[in-house]
Amino acid sequence: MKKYYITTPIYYVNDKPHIGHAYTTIAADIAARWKKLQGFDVFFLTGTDEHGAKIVQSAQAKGKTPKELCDETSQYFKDAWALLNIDYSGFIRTTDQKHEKTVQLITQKLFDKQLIYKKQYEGLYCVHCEKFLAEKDLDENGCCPDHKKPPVIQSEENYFFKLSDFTEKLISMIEDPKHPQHLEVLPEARRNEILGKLRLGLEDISISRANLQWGIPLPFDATQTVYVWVDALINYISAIGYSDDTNTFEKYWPAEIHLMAKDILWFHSVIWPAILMGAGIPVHKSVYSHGFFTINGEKMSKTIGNIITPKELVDKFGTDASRYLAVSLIPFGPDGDISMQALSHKYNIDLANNLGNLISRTNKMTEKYFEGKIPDCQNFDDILTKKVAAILENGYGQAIESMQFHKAAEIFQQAITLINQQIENDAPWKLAKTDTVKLAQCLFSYFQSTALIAMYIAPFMPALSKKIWTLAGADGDFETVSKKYFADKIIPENGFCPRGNKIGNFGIMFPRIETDKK
Ligand code: ME8
Repeated sequence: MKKYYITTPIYYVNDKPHIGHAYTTIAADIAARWKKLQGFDVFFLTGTDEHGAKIVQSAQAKGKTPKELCDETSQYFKDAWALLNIDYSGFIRTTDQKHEKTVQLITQKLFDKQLIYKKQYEGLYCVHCEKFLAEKDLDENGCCPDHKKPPVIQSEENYFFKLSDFTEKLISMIEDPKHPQHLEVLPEARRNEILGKLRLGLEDISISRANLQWGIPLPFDATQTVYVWVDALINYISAIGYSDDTNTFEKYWPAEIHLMAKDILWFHSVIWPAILMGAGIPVHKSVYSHGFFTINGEKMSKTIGNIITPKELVDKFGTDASRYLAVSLIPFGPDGDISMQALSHKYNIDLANNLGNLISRTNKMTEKYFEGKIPDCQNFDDILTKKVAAILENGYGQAIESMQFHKAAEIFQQAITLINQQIENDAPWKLAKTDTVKLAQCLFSYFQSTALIAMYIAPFMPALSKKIWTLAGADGDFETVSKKYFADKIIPENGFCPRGNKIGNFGIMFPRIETDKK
């Protein structure tokens, strides 16, 4: 069986999850669910990043120990993902024992290969980025350009990783698609930025802290802890059992794709592959970064009070619609602006008006004209369902696989619009008086095409699609039938919803939302 390993970043536990974290996690979940439907053996990893100075400072401010803060916030992430129906295969915490063991194994390997050395270092450190900044990176006020806070001067004897040894190797593996270990960095514009920076040359990086207790001790010098970014990146292999003998690591590594926002692309496309190469481990196949959200044109921040949480989303739209809306409003890649109003507007157009209307009118007409059963019509050529299948087969899967969820949503909406237009053209309410044979055929095909729609939208809306499938009187286990369909693309001769099957009451699946307030 072909395998597919996809990851999200592991999120810092200094703060609760918000729509930015949800965005990457929903995106990974949709891609993972889609791949499973295509018959892949999928491992989908997420988790929390729990060491470092930032966590210590946050815990102090909240009057907790770092461990207490980690346990509490890690649970908030798990709760948020449950609320959004995120079906991860693994949730790694960097305080997990197996992770700590792997970090020690890898740092020891790098040390043994003489890729680590000790030196006195003084630099400007931004605790919020958890990284050193060069003078030239600071803004006009001498602050970190991302966090607008002054960095602190840090001076200590640290261990350094010979990152500079990997400059040429990284350039060729990112640049050359034929490279045996090609690392695809997406989107292209960001790949070019990374290559530009690489061409300026790399400096070695400090990979330990002498004065920070809250971290994993270096195996060859327990007076120092591992730098939080080196610790964090190793999660991608510790989570799948690099340091145990379960064979899961051999099965899933290298990862097909690490997803993240642009803020941490450098770590994933330069530092992580260099650590892997240094340790003699194959490099992941791709990294794909998306943009940063602003809310109503402003950066999301506690001070502004404009943070959108997963709970707010789900309270307003429900789980499935929240998943669909979060990823379909703006393209994956560039920065984008979102707001509750824009999400509500899209909800009304795509879900309440288009999909909701389709479901509710086919439901009502079947109740009215056929006692709530799939019409027992004569065999006929169901052209509508074939047309819907053709639309969905054309680019929808590729759009999901290339993380262009807004494009997949557009194709999906085209398919629904086609059925709704067909209903207008057929005017079943007129056929009821003139041609009951045609009426039966029309309703029969609306159900078959709706069942097809349900299969395709399942990765975005896993619970609602299954509900639509069942209420539409479709036969067989939803997932089994879907997998079979995606394998052979054959519409069963008697359709998905056999004649005579009783349909359920769909109710109002997508009630309209007022859009004039937040
Ligand atoms: O960087 N817009 O964790 P983090 C879009 N622990 N996405 C956003 C976002 C926004 N405004 N805000 C956050 C870390 N994200 C490290 C990662 S991985 C080995 C270690 C999402 O909690 C996006 O995926 O700061 C971004 O890359 C990630 O959260 C940063 O999460």
